This record gives sequence, structure tokens and C-alpha cells, in this order.
Amino acid sequence: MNKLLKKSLLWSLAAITAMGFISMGCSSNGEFGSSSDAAQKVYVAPGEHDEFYGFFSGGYNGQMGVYGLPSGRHIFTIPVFSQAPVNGYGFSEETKAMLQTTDGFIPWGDAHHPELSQTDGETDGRWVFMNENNTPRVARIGLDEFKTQEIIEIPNSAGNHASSFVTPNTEYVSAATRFSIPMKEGSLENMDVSIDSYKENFKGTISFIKVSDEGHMSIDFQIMMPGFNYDLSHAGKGPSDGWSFFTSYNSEEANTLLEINASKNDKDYIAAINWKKAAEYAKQGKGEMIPGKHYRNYIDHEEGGIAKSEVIEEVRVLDPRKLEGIVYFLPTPKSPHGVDVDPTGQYIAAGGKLSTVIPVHSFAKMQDAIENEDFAGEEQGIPVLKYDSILHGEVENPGLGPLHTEFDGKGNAYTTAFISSEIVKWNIEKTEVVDRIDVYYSPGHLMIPGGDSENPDGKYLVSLNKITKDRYLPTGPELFHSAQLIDISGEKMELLLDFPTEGEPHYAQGIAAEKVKKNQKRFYEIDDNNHPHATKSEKETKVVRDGNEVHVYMTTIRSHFTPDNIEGIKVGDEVYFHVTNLEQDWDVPHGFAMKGANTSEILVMPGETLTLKWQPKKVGVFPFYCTDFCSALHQEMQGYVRVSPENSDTPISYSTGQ
Ligand code: RUQ
Ligand code: CUA
Repeated sequence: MNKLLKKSLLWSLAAITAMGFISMGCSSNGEFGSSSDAAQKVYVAPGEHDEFYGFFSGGYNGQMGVYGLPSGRHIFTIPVFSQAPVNGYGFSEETKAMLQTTDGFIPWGDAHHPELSQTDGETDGRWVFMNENNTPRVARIGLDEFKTQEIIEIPNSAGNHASSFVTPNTEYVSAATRFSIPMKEGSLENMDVSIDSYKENFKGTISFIKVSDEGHMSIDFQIMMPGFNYDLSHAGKGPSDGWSFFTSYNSEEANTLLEINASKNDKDYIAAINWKKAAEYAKQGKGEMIPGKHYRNYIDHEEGGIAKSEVIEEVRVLDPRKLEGIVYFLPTPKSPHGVDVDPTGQYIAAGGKLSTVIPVHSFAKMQDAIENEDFAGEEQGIPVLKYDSILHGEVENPGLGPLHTEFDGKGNAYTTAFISSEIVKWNIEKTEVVDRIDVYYSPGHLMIPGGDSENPDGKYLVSLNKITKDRYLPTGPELFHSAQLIDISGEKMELLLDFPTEGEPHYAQGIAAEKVKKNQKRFYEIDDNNHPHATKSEKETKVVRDGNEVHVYMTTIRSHFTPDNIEGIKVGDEVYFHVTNLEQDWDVPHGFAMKGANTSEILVMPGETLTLKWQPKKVGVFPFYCTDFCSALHQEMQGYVRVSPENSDTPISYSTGQ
């Protein structure tokens, strides 16, 4: 889009208060200082590795994309909240339980914010968490195997947006409801009431999920909140360690046409939560245990890597009106979206979508104001601090529609401006803009590796743009989202690279590759395979009938299945193929696909056992084959199952090479 067009677009947009209806014509590229310079900076020679891993939310595809930076190469996709035909996640018998919820089996999710685990305020490369917005859940992905290892459901929540942000030692992952709903006093049950009784009945909750040293997640406590919309969060650090900050909008408590009705108040609030104090109250047994049925699904490594579900019936709920000092409201202009804490932990910046400035609160001033009870009043029993008493400064002229901020660890902050399509760099101490760069188009989040931790790697910034338009070869009406890599090592930002991303990456996280590379599992030891249906050698393979269930204990090794001829299966049987991959070498998976199976294939890693369920409906002989090109004789890796009529007496038999 040319500059002139962009300027005029900007002015016409300045007049409207609601964002989101951008329509633009596009013509030119972004400008580079020199494109060969830029190319050199992102060039990773064949066989070389990128310097950083990037973990990008897949948004409405419910997965997580793994990218190399600076090249922007898409390396991998981790299935999290959605079934993945690529490897059978959510389809195989071993993984189905991961997607169990109190609403039943949910094969899809809307993922938003990945967050790496931290130790002493720094990313440590153990796990990456990610939230699901639609069916409130938080997942933990192990970075030793790049697999989803645990998913916990959040009860008493109606949309889990302000999540999954970690505290500096991963003590907690937080989760706040985006939507408030009517909740019955005492039980928090969702009520059958008129929607226009919003002000009277609707409430929100903020949850703190405890993470054990092994990574097990459990909801330690929930805090009852007024019926606002809770949007985003970040934990305090350094001096503000022990606190978490949550933006809210719709302090108007509107229940219709929020575009207008939730944009009336000049200021909404950041909720400052003293989670250390709340955790102490919880430990003392304060608050109330309230029904809050939810699932915790986890891969049980003790038992063959099979996912198990656990149902928890109750949660502890704290009422901030009764427990003093756990919640304060910081007035913040205007419908704030992102909230970000600088690496020193002293400053809290908010992205007020409709605000003309970026307000930066001072943690020290906030502490003083609390101490001196310097309150402007209260909101539904929660003290509201005075804006002027807690303000560090306001960044003027920050671009239109500021959303999210990250930090370089050198005293600068970088904020995305959605409407004016730019990234604005500002000095934190002086709250002054020092540089700005156009991005294409309309950035939401941005990411600097470690940029929300105490120790950012202030070398690159990725702008996660919501609108792609003309940036790539056109693909009809539907386009992939676009990310842009920006060099922030110098005084002036420099645009280096565009690369496409899948789904809608809201947020992303980055980490130095060394922190993750060294922990990689290359295959599973066959001797350690404790799956109850594992077959550790071809001699042990068998087919066992148990009523109308048939269990096939099968092995794979280049390039055959054992057994590869199976007879005695009947129409109406439930056949379970338990496939163990006997390979003990990196990157030699075998796949298994059965004709007529109405599920996906399974992709079995070396040393692993996975199970595909098949219910034959027709008589005949049906082939199965390996789906992954594993050797020169991969096409020969196949077999047959004979299916006889329901009442036949064909005996079970099986063989290979006979
Ligand atoms: S939110 S930008 Cu989940 Cu900011 Cu998307
Ligand atoms: Cu095994 Cu192809």
C-alpha cells in the first residue's frame, strides 16, 4: 500500500472509535534499507540451524506452529487442542482422552497465547503452555518431545482468553474468563436468567493453576470478579514478583452491541492481583470449596504414554470483598487489550485500543497508593486506585489502536498499533517515542525472544499481522496470516523478512535454540516401552479374539509388518491394531492405515506403540499399508486382512512370510 493511501486511510480511521473495519487497496512492498543486507541477515545456509525457536499459536486451528528464526522456516506443527490426521493425535486410542472435557469430546480448539516456562524470570526450555479460548483449557507441551503432555479444563469460566501467562518460576499459570456469565451465589452455577439482567447477575473469575516440578497442573484457587470482560495478562517480576495484572474492558457491563456500549467509559481497569497473598489465603483454607467439575488429561508415561483423564469436582474460590488486599483496580484508558510488564518489573504498560496514549503505571507508586489508601473509590467492593497517583507516564503519539508491547532489555519497549499498521519503539524511562516502522498490515501481538521475561534477547522482533492482502501470491479469498521479522539490534528498526503462518497466531514466544536443542528425545527406548499392548519382538506378535473385540499385536520394521496376513475377522468386530515400531533410530517412523477405517492413520515413532481402531462393515479382503516413506521398499510395506460374514466360523490366523 502506498504511503499516501495509508496516510489518508489513517485520518479517516482516526475519526471512528471502533476498530476492525479496515479496507485497503494495496500496491507496493515495504521498503528495505537494502534488500541484499536484509537477505544476508535472515539467510541460514543449508544444513545450518536457526538461532531461535519460535512457538506461534495456531489460533483457530488449535495447534502450535514451530518456526526457526531468523529464517522464518516452518519446522513443525504441534497438535494441541485439535485432532491431527498427520500423526493421529486425538484419533489414536492413546491420545483421544487428551480432548475430553465436561462438554464431551471436543476435537477442536481456538488457541491464543503460548508462554514458555520460566526459572528465575528467564525462559528455561522445559515447557510451553497455551490457552484455549472457546472451551476454557490450558495445555502444557513438553519441549523434550514436542508433544502435548497435559490439558486442564477451567471450570466457572466462559472463554479463556487472559491466559496462559506464567509467574517467574512457573509457580502458576493464570487464566481469566473473557466473557462474564450469570453465576449463582455459592455454587457459581450458570443460571437461566434474562440476558438483560447482566448487571445484577453476571460475574467473572480469574484462575491460578499450580504447576508442580514435574509439570502437573491443578487449579489452586479462583478469584470472583465483577462481570467485566477480562482480556490479557502478564505476571509481575523482580520487585513486582508476586503480582499479576489483568486488563479488563466492558466495565460498562453491557450485554449487547459492545462495539458501542462497552466503549463509553473513558477508563476501564487493570486488575492487579496479589497472587502470593491469595495463595497464602488458599493455603490457610480461606474462601470456599465450590462445585467446579473439570477434566485434567495427561499422558501417563508410567503406562505406555497413554492419555488418562481425571475428573475433579470442586475448586477453591476466593472472594476479594471478604479477603483484603488481593485485588486492586488500576484505572486505564480506554478498553485496554494487552498488559505488559517491563524486564525490570517496575513498569506496567497497557495497550488501550481506543486510547490516544500508552499509559505506563509504576509498580512502586501503586504500592505507595495501596499503603496510603489513596483510593478514587471502589468498584463492586474492590478498591480503585487514583490514576494520577500510580502513573509513571503516558507515551504520546504512539500510533492508532495500540495493542501489545514487548521489550528489548535495553530500556526500550515496542508497541503494535493495529489501526495505523506500525510498530512504535519508545523509551521506558522517558515514555517517549524514539522510532517507528510500518508493518503490513495491522499487527496484533508482537514477539521478541524472551521479550516478556526478565532477560530478553533484543535482536529480532516478529510482528504478527492480522491482514495479509497483497504480501504473497494470492490464494483466493482466504489468505494465510503474515509475520514480519524486524532487526532491532540497532537504533533504527529494520524490516528483514515476510513469512506466512498458519491459522491466526495471536501471540508467540521465542527462545535461544541451545536451551531446547540439548534436551531432545530422538526415539523411545524399546526396552522402556511399558504400553500394556506393546509387542517387543516379532516372535511375540499375535491376534487375540475376545468376544467381538479383536486385538492385533503388530510390529513394524523396515520394511514389513508382522503379521501381514490376518484372517478370522468378522463383520461387526471391533479391531484394535496395536502397532509397535521396533526401530531404534532417529527419524524412522512407520505409519499404519487400514482401508475403510473412518479415522486417520497413525504415525508411530521408533520404540512407541499406538493403536488404531477399525470396525469392518463389509466382507472381503482389505489391504493396510505404511503411510510414511520409510525405505526404498516402503511401497512393499503392506498387508491384508480377510473379513468374513458375521456368522462365519473362519478361525483367527495370522502370519508373515508364509
Ligand atoms: S489477543 S491479537 Cu488473544 Cu491480542 Cu489476539
Ligand atoms: Cu514403513 Cu513405509
